[in-house]
Amino acid sequence: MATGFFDGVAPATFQHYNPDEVVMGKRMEDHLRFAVAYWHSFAWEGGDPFGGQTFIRPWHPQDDMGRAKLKADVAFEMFDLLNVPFFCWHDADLRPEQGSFADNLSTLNEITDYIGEKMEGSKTRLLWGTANMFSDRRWMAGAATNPDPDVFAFAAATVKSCMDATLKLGGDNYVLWGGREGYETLLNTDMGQELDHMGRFLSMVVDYKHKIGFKGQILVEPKPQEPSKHQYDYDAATCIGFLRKYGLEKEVKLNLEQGHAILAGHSFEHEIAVAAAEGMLGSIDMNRNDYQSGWDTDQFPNNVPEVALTYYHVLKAGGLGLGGTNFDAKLRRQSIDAQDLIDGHAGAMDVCARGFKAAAAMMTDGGLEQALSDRYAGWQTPQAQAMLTSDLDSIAARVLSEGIAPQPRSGRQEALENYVNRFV
Ligand code: XUL
Ligand code: CO
Repeated sequence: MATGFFDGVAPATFQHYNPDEVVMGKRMEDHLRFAVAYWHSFAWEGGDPFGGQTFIRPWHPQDDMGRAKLKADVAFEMFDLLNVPFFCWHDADLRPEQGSFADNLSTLNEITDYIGEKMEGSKTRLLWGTANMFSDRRWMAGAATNPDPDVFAFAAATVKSCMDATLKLGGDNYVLWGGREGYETLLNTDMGQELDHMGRFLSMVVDYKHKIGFKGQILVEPKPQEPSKHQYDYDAATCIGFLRKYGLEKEVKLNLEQGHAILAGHSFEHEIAVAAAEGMLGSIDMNRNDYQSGWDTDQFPNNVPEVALTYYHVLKAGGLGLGGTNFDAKLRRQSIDAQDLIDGHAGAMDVCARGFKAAAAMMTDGGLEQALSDRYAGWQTPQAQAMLTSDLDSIAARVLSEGIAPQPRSGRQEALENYVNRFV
């Protein structure tokens, strides 16, 4: 029976997104793998640092299992209205916070059984599950990096329960974002010990994945700050160094987020290219930040040129594979209507589709790849290649004997930007 929440709402309309349209030999739905983020759309109540709830929903207050089921009913109605293939959750988005681990476990199991039944009547599948180890006060000094071993234990039990639930619901990935894995001041922090604990914790996650036969990917999500002042998973390069140090580079990939890249002072395509260069691109959280505010504003994407370069680098990396495009994006707190939820998601799907098609057209045209191979063409010569297995002495001797005198050449940035603008 319908909840009535979306009664009277105008359906989602798309100018650019057509799930069945074949682009570069594959359906758009299968390329883009859109996912709704349960936390922003159904759990967040519209608060900001200066004021509380602005959304009034029939599943509020979120402290009761009956209302958690109503929330799930509404969520699946929205997935159908949007025809979206995936969703993502944290444990705390789905079930009320009960205080004790045993009670949280039992409500998580109950609500994920309920969601499993709903999935049987829906096309929408689970892109990833994760544990919220940042909202409750028990996590204020970290989860795996907490100075208190009891919190480490609680975190281990929590992640185990969320991996079990992700496996049960057929998820393609399991994500760890360490919102509190970082520090406020070195005056009270043993950073080396905390990083060792985080590395050990992640190794246990990988071991458990193999033990239970979870075939999906384990992903970590970089972010430079907010909520912690210094977060250990600062950006893609920092995460890759961390994974290598603890021998996890073959087991764990990255879930990269547009807004987090911006906070780290990078473009999104930079983060994607860094991960792709290491074969560690796992999935993307698509949103946008306000460039003036300096906060993680988590808005729905609406910038086609940015999105086009994002998907260009995704395509260059061979596509999203088991990952997807998760809209880790929330409405503005004045957007209080059910209609706003549909409009935010439909618009974001359309912007991504438009950017994706531009990216595919650039790939097919090959202009950027041609410009790259022209720029590096000098390295195709046997002499240049031999230099890479040579040594400083021999190279210096050749510079003298051949009178090598480099001639600067234009980087052609303006022409390349003009080229991209023809597609977006
Ligand atoms: C926070 C963020 C999270 C993760 C999942 O900035 O992006 O929602 O994606 O915990
Ligand atoms: Co995210």
